[in-house]
Amino acid sequence: MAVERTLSIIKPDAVAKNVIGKIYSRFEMNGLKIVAARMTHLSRIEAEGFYAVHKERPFFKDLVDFMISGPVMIQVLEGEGAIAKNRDLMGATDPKKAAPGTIRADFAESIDANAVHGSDAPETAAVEIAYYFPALNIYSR
Ligand code: RTP
Ligand code: MG
Repeated sequence: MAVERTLSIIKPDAVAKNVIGKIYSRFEMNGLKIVAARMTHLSRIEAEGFYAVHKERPFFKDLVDFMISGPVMIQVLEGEGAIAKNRDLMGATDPKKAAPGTIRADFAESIDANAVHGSDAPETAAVEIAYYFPALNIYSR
């Protein structure tokens, strides 16, 4: 399987719960390397731009309001099959449906406050990584 990069965001609920390190451990224990990272408090404009694909969806305003409710930790993960592997580690969008042992099952409260974001395909990963990190701030070796 090819080495890929994916964009991960630890959302405001998980940052507030002080579980950044626990989530990072899961990435590291599963062969995902953190090759860029940045803590920030997103502006409304930044969050709306990031989630532009969802702008016609009924949950768009709640999603943006939540993503700007506190600081987030944003990282690029690199590894074999990183996009799917990260999605597996995250679990289903709704934590009530997430498999036991996944990040959302263990740390998330609700479909809005669901602890983590992860890119869902190579094309979205490329766009999302470029949205937050210039190439020169990604340290893959
Ligand atoms: P993410 O983009 O955050 O990694 O999550 P995802 O792929 O599992 O879910 P997606 O369909 O891309 O939706 C993005 C985020 O919007 C919120 N959402 N709310 N109320 C709802 O029906 C609903 N559906 C989605 C979730 O917080 C989801 O993570
Ligand atoms: Mg998504």
